[in-house]
Amino acid sequence: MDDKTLKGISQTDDEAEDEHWVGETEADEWDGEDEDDEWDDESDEGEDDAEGWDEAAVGLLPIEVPQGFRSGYVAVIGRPNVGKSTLVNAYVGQKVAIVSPKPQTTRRRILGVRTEPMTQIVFVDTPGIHQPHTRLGEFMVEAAVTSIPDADVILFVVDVSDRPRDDDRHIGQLLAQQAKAPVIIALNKADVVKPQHLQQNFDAYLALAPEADYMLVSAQRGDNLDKLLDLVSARLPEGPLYFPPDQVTDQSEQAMVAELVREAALHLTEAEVPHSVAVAIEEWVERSARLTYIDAAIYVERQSQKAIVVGKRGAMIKQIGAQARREIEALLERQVFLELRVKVREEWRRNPTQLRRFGFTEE
Ligand SMILES: Nc1nc2c(ncn2[C@@H]2O[C@H](COP(=O)(O)OP(=O)(O)O)[C@@H](O)[C@H]2O)c(=O)[nH]1
Ligand SMILES: [Mg+2]
Repeated sequence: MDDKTLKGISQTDDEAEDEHWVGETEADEWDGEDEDDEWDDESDEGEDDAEGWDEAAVGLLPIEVPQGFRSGYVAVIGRPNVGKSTLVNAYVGQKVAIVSPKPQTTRRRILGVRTEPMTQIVFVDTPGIHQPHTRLGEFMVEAAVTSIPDADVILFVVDVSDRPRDDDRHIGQLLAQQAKAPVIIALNKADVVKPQHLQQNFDAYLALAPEADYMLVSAQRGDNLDKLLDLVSARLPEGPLYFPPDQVTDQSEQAMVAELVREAALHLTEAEVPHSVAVAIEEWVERSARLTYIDAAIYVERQSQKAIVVGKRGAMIKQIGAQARREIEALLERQVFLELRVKVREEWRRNPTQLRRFGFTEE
């Protein structure tokens, strides 16, 4: 294998199959911008929202809330790739869930919290509901479906630029059987729907949940997101603060960093590789007041996939590292030395033991 000869790539002692790539902290030349997936940081609302709260009280739940305060869990469900995570990120004002043009990017339930003076909305971003072909797929669909009965409001996200698919119809049936909470349909991707298809698609989606409220939106451009939020807020029950006002997600920094590495790998690889990628943080050391050292392993299912992720003369892993590091530095607001390695775990998505090791366990 010619990549053994690569500068900066070495074998580790414990696993001969490991590739090692020594990351850099300087800015990289690579500028593979993907307009589609750019995080649209339209406002600092997330921070502003926390204003007005007694900082001393943060962390000492339950915090007293004003009379008439409303809060609740909003399950964001839909088939893969319709824009659920993009929508949740837009409402939280920060990237809490990674986004990609490839289906099944979101693998677990992820909470995104938006707190305003009189409301707190806990968005439950979920994996896309689809016909699963692996144990991982079953786990993902289960995570999405079980969020339905617990929700205070259900946001059914659909892609209005495309007609309903079997998965959308299946979700309509699930809602009819299981949803106790009000359902709102977010007809997303309004920015790319062809005018001649709009009415037909619109009607076809509304027929899937005839009782539901609805709004035509673009999560990516921000169109009508305020109106959709008003619909959601109006249906929240009176309730407590579930999270401190400045908390935006339930994930740890480490989990988010692993996801940012996975996002970069998803963006830069094709075909079956994205589905086979998992990322684990192996080491995390605060090297100095300004610099954090992070060692992450990218797992794939086959040697051939490893070759793709490493790339010719390490070019691909270098791009993945550069993109991930930019995002991680923005998240952590400090300099990061990111070291990546690629490992093979045969068929990990079908193997219950491996799945448990990656933290995909039934609750
Ligand atoms: N044109 C357009 N693309 C969108 C919109 N919302 C999301 N996307 C894109 O659709 C793809 C899937 O988005 P994602 O949020 O990961 O979907 P999820 O699988 O439902 O969570 C990504 O490439 C997004 O950039 C939108 O409103 N308009
Ligand atoms: Mg998603």
